[in-house]
Amino acid sequence: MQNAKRAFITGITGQDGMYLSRLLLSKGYEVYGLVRGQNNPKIPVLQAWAPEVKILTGDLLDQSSLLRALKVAQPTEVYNLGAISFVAYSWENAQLTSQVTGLGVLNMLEAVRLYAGDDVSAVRFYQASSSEMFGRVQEVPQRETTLLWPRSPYGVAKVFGHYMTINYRESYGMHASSGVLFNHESPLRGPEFVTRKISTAVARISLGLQDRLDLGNIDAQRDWGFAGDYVEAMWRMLQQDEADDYVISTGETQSVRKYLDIAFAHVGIDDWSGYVHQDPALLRPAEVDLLIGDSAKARTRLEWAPSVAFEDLVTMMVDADLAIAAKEKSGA
Ligand code: NAP
Ligand code: G4F
Repeated sequence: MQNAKRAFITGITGQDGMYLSRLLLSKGYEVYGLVRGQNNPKIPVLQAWAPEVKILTGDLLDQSSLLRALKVAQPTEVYNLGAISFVAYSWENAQLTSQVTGLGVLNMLEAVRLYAGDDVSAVRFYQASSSEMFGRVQEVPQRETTLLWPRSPYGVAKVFGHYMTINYRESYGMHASSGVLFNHESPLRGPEFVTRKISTAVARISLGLQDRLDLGNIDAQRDWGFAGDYVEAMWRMLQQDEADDYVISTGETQSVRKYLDIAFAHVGIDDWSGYVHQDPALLRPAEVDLLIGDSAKARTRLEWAPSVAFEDLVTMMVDADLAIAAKEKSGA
């Protein structure tokens, strides 16, 4: 194993993988990213975003590809961010979600154990756990000790990965930590998630490129933070002497309706009721209850705190989508 700081990231083409790759590069890491598929369209996007990242191919469903990639990357830190991460999709594709988001974690943990050999604690492991695991919440706010009660196939798969990570820590002495992250967003958020769906639509509506936005439950509430802050917490977890689990959240809950208010107001539209339509097909078979995270442990031990307020997050996303929509309008 080598002394230089070397990181291996699964899910590097996703929102968090992109932010984490830049953070680690800025800290002097050599960064390797696992990319799936034979011609993944996100490769050029990743290369433009962080050209120094070394791309390796593989899939969380193919354990031999993970072991092979680890042998090439020789990492001291492994961040397992890869997953099917869209909750709504997980009801329609429950088995695949269980395999990738659940069993994929076991495949990665086992690959790290095999790769590390006798020196298993020398490779630090981060698992991307989720506030979706709290689902039908058993206390408000939720903390590391709150009983898990997932409400979606995605949440169930995340619970499997979470406990498997703890099990590898306890069984093999692996330095394996789980970050129980509440929702975090950015201009790089996938367009299927509600925040980006709204920021894209608001930008396009304000430039006359679109005239309606179909949504599901606009009274849903979430504890939304900024992705750039949350990847910093991931890194801090792996710098601790002891591996552990941490809730990462802002501690404030907001509604989709509030997000709509701020986003539309930012482009000068105070009454958005004529643009937004509720589509019953976008309602979920089960919703999580009131998700609010208590991140006191992370704030004390990791000295971590969110830096971007909700209103600033919304306007950051709308501004980024206004720039994209303006290019679309000009035909660029
Ligand atoms: P994301 O944007 O949806 O990215 C998911 C990543 O997983 C993508 O790079 C995707 O690759 C990759 N992936 C999917 N299937 C794979 C497979 N079979 N093998 C290898 N890679 C695969 O998610 P994110 O928002 O960055 O979130 C990162 C992680 O944190 C995920 O595990 C998510 O569940 C978890 N999480 C996210 C939040 C949040 O609010 N963002 C909160 C809590 C937990 P392609 O680009 O090829 O599809
Ligand atoms: O943006 P969402 O799809 O995110 P969700 O379901 O909270 O999941 C995200 O956060 C989790 C952490 O808690 C992650 F683990 C997960 O990977 C993902 O990143 O939906 C947020 C809320 C939901 O209540 C949904 O019902 O917005 C509501 N919503 C209302 N209309 C909608 C829509 N969500 C989407 N995606 N699209 C709609 O049209």
